[in-house]
Amino acid sequence: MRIRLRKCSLIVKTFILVGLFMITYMVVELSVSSFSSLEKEDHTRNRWERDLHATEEKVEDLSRPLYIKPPPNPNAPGEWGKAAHLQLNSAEKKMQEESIEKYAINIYLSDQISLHRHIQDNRMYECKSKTYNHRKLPTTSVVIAFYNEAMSTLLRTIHSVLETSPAVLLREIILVDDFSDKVFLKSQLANYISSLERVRLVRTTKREGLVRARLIGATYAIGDVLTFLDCHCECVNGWLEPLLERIGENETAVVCPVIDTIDWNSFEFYMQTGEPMIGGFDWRLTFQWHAVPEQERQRRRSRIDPIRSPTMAGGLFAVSKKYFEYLGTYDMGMEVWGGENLELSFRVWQCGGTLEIHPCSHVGHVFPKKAPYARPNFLQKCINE
Ligand SMILES: [Mn+2]
Repeated sequence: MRIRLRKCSLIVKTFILVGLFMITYMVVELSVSSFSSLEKEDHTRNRWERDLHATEEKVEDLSRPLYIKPPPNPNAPGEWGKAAHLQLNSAEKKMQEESIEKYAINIYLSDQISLHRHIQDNRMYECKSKTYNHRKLPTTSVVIAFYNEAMSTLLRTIHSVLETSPAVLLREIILVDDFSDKVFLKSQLANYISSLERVRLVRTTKREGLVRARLIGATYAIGDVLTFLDCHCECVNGWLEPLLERIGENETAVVCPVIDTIDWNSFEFYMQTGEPMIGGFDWRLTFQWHAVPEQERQRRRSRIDPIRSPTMAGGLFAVSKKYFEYLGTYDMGMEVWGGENLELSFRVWQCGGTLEIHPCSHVGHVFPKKAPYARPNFLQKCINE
């Protein structure tokens, strides 16, 4: 009996042990399999995310500029296009005054502002959300003529173009030095430029004036579109695509960005966020800004459609190289600057083209305190020739 009982309890104990073992095994197995299935799920999710990311990267890649701006420094003067005010002692104030006297721009301050500063993008939301097929857009050469420009404003213009233009669209920047006599614009500038990709420097052998300097630059251009910029500008992200898309659609369209004001004294970037102004002129053939007429407002289907403009301010515009040549380019007899913008504007409208301002393309321009250099014999030449 005793032996039987012992046998029985032994069997029960064995069953319990085996049972416990099986339960432990099942628990462990379950937990392991659920972990591995979780892992699998995670893996697929990750992969999907990565795939999505890869596609996003592909889209981004095409809009990616040649150089990426360093991260913004909110403590740096002028970051995000805000007004910069420096605490200066009397000696520094004197240097600041001298720079304003010399350049009609506060170059003392410009020298303290990053060449790579970010500009707050306050464009209309339709502009920001618009996507482009970069593969289908024409490419461009950016032509920047300068004469005795300060180093920091010139370099900021160059960096700004390199850091906001998609690399696939920007063939090159052609700098044309119109026979400047400032020493730093010689080897110092040439050395600086030599470290930058896709930037070339051309020098004229005598003073040519804005018109001929630009045309000399244009002869080197390999892009489909010529984009002329002034030498103290800052481009806002997405400035280039709207211009090129429009010219891709219609090769006879000459397209200007909205010209935002950069304050000559504080370097504050004032973005024109509403409806842009269009160009006109008065009886003295002086360029003027006008509100968009009702007829033009009604013709446009959306507020991001390009706006037809009778004239352009002249400093900043994009034109198909082929169409520019068809137009006969600029009037080569024009001296220094002024008037060429109206002459070209009339020519565009008279030769079957359109002149437009694109509300999604924004470029800032430093409007100097006064005209920075003299135009000797300017009026005399106007009358005599
Ligand atoms: Mn200017």
